[in-house]
Amino acid sequence: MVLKRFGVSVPEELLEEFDRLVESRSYVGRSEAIRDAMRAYISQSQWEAGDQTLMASLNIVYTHRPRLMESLIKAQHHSQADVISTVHVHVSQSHCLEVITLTGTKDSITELVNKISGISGIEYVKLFAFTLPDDAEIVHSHTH
Ligand code: NI
Repeated sequence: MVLKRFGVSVPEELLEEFDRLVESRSYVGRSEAIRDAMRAYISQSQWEAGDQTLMASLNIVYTHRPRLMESLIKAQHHSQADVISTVHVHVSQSHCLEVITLTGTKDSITELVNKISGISGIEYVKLFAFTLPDDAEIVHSHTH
């Protein structure tokens, strides 16, 4: 990865506010925070454009009910988005956490999210969607 430098002019107050955030979030420096912000901005724009295949994780919390489980599985089977995996955690006697990883278009992911949100007994739904940079190499394994 080639790093490039560029100069940006911003209002002083904006920079001060940004630097306070950089500090409070324990970033190594301003550059890393700006890179993160740029990735988030690009990802958000691609999400809004809706023409790309995205990856997403959908976190849901719900109370355990037989009908709910059935509806949840049905929604995933009928979805236009591809469900890659689901992780189910028994949080308490009454509550479960499920993390569903997906790929699909914005519309297909949104449709599934809406369907799941509407199931009675679902208490929290939080989606995290992102796109990889164009030059990212898709491989089935990598070393950390
Ligand atoms: Ni459970």
